[in-house]
Amino acid sequence: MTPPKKISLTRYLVEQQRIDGLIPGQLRLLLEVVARACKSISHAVNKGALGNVLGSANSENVQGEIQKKLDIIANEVLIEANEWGGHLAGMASEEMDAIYVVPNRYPKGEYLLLFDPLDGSSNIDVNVSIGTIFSVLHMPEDDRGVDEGDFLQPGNRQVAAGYCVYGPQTTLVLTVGDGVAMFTLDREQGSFILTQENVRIPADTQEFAINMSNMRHWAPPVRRYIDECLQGQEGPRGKDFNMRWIASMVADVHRILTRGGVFMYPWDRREPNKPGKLRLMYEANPMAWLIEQAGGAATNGKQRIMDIQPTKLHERVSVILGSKNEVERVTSYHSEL
Ligand code: AHM
Ligand code: MG
Repeated sequence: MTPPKKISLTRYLVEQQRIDGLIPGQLRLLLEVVARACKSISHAVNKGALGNVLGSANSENVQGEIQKKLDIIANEVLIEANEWGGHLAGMASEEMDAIYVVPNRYPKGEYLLLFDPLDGSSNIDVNVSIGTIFSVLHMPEDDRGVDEGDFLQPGNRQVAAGYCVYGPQTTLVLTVGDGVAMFTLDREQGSFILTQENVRIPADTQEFAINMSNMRHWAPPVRRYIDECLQGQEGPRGKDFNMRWIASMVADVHRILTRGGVFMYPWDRREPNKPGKLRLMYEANPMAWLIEQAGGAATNGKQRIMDIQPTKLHERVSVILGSKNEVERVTSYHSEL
């Protein structure tokens, strides 16, 4: 029997480019470079204590969060891999205060890359799944120089988005607006191999992901939704719900893309003036697009996440995403109040 054909990420991108033209040459190069950077981050993550990469770095990011050594390493890997190829005009990262303009010594390309270099930082030192999240935008046309304003585009303008989860396997998940594909890192070959295409999320679910320790701080619509889930078969939902919370958005979203579910990091009263914890540009937008491309939905309780017009680079947002019917239910609870 002939073994099944192994389709590498490179081949997949070339073939997609031929079929529907969704991946122009520069974008293909960009995605390959991001994948290569993720491979290198994956190696650093795997080494752990042996590579002296665990622990804090004695520095803070723009959000005032203590940076881990691996946060900084992953950020540097992504910048160094991407700055010289001629496919980018600039980059923005959760770990950098300001945008990174490609230095003049390199040619400038037409794309902007945004990333959370290592999401789920609290899990690094305890050997639990973490990941890299990325989003790609086009430079606005007729723009002469790159500035922060160029990055402030709503999620519906993304041209590619994805993440790489560093778990028991290293898996790269990607969309260019034509469905969601997953690639598993084959360490012997050193390349990402297509392992799933046309990923679909079931519209209904019996599994939710939320940090329950914040329950007393939630707004009434979120509380109502979770209360109803917790009542199980005897409650208004008439079914039992399971709960999972990994505290790495990449890993929680990966589970939802694999078997359905709903993920929430909603606004809460601890910081009433912040719309939420997660970042719109580096976390919510790319994940929202992947989820929608797989048939799910993503809102902030009031509107579609990808329609939010960002007003600043590090903007935060309330996030509800996953199985369509559940997301619509939580969202409808917000408008009933
Ligand atoms: P990070 O980007 O600093 O790692 O923070 C984002 C992470 C998400 O991956 C995860 O869903 C959330 O923070 C967990 O937060 P908490 O520790 O409050 O449960
Ligand atoms: Mg993050």
